[in-house]
Amino acid sequence: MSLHLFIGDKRYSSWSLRPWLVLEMLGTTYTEQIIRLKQIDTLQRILEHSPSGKIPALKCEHGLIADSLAICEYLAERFPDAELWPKDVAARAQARSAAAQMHSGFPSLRSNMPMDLQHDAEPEFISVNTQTDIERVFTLWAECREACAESGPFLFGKPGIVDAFFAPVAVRLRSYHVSLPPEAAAYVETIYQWPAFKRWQQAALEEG
Ligand SMILES: N[C@@H](CCC(=O)N[C@@H](CS)C(=O)NCC(=O)O)C(=O)O
Repeated sequence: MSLHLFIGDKRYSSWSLRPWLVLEMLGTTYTEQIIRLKQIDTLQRILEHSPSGKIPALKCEHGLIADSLAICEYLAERFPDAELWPKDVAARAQARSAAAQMHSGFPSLRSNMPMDLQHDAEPEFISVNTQTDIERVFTLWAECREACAESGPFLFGKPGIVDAFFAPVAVRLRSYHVSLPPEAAAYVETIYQWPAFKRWQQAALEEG
């Protein structure tokens, strides 16, 4: 099976981090290609590979799959034994719901606290809308942990797609020094101790 993932800079590309973590979780062979964001020719370079004009995109035997969630769903289908979603039907529905909410929501958190793995400072202020998004994240995490029947520090015990979706949020919360309730702080630490995440972080720190 040939899998080639187009991603943005590891420092900035929160959308790319998600499917990359999932590929790392699978431990399968894949290749990656970084297209630098925020360059004069970024769009043109993305369009050479991805007609959506966006990355991440996965080139595989079934064509080119654009969009982080679609890529993760494809991988979940191709690697059923990896249990990228929880086994239990109710937990799986909840995990999908949380990941989908992250995928389509939290606009204020996203635009006011963009992911930058080299950032390490408090924002000048946190707007009401951003604070609302942050609190909603805490609630979602608590609900997932409550529904989790398996042991382990990730949202549903062991790492899965839902954690890949929230990893960039953990980065935002830590790098902008957001004060966290103890359960959220523990989950952010879980993400930062995740070996796959550490590999991405290291590469992001080495980027210019
Ligand atoms: N909903 C898409 C969003 C992808 C997205 O917005 N990617 C950004 C990079 S993180 C992008 O390609 N931007 C194009 C550009 O900067 O020209 C997904 O889930 O993959």
